[in-house]
Amino acid sequence: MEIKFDKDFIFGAATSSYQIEGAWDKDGKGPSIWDVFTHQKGNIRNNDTGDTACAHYEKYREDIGLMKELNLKSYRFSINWPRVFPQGRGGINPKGLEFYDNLVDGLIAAGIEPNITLYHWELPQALHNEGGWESRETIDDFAEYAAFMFEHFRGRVKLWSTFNEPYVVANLGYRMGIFAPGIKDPQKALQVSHHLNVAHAKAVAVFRKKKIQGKIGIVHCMSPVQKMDNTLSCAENAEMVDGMFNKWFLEPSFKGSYPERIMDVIKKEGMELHAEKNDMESIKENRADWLGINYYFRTRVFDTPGGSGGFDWKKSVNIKPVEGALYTEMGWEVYPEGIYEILKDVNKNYKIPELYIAENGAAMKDAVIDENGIVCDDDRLEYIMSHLENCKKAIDEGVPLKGYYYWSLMDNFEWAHGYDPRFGIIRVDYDT
Ligand code: GCO
Repeated sequence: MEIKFDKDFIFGAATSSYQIEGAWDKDGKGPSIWDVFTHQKGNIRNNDTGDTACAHYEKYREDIGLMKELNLKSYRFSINWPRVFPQGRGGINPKGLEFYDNLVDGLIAAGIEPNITLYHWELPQALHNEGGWESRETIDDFAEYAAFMFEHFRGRVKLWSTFNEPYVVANLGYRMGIFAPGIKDPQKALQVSHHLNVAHAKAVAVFRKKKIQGKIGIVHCMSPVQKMDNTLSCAENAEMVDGMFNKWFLEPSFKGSYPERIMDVIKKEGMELHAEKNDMESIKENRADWLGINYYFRTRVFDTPGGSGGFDWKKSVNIKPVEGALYTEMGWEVYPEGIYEILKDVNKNYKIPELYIAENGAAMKDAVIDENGIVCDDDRLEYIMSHLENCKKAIDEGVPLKGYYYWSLMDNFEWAHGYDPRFGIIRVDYDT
């Protein structure tokens, strides 16, 4: 099968710092909340940690060589905030900054465009100890960190994003407690989600004020929502899922307010979102130049007698397997049409000038390896082709999709799942 894209369409691959770098305490790096969280036994499958991960901190030159071999046009990665600012603010760690200088310069020399995510969950533990994302102080710390990075890489880095998946930061980290910092408090999760929105806007404002050449974006995990039953409770749960997953962060930016239905449920559940006077205005005024969409699966919502149309919508989602569908090692349905559906939905609901697929990929068994250590990767190739086909279909219908980053460049630390799931187009031998 051959799918034709414009010559300037960006084909890339993505990673994040904690998942690949290792060197968790090397050369002056300060701890992040993920270093602390993975060192607490029981939080991560097999008690895996990112202490070593893929040793990208030591092996980055070799890794750039592999990216070149892959003919990547761009590489999306994140900066480990406490590697550069060990205490989150104030003193710089020169060796930490040097690593990112070498990485960026190496990419540019290899003709690979750096696409930097400022925050892929690596909050400095020192800031968490002072309240972290629950505190508005951290919003200012983030804006200062962003300002420093924009200036430091001025002219070398043109593609930036503020946050990777604020939904996950707030809901898995503060509501469900299954990600760092492991808090289970819906009210805190709600307030954190607002602080992330405000922090995003402040970083965009800095980007604009400094007249940085390039484009500032944000990356959200998104999923097309489908109602599988025609009952009221199914409709209510679907609205909650769509609101929480797809709209909570985009509506303030592109429509100036949070989804009404969710605000009603929040009040009904006795929670309150504390916004300061010009927060919403700042969020609306400082919107991103581009949106990165992380697409993995669709969200099928069923009628569940227990479903209240409240925050327990997870009970109504994807609870019945799809006959004949393929499922990845993460238990996610392979549904290529969904990448088309979500691109069309986003383009219909929000006029965003540039869209990227910032992540799309699959954890496959990767069980068959030949005598040269090459993985029989037909299933992953099929996965990529079917999703690219659907991306092209969206482009042909006028969606301004500018690029596709495969998740992930290499097998890596898959958060609470540890190293078991392998997403990489490059296989990592964890023994070496
Ligand atoms: C995410 C994160 C990635 C994950 C990937 C697979 O989308 O959750 O951005 O760090 O590893 O998505 O779950």
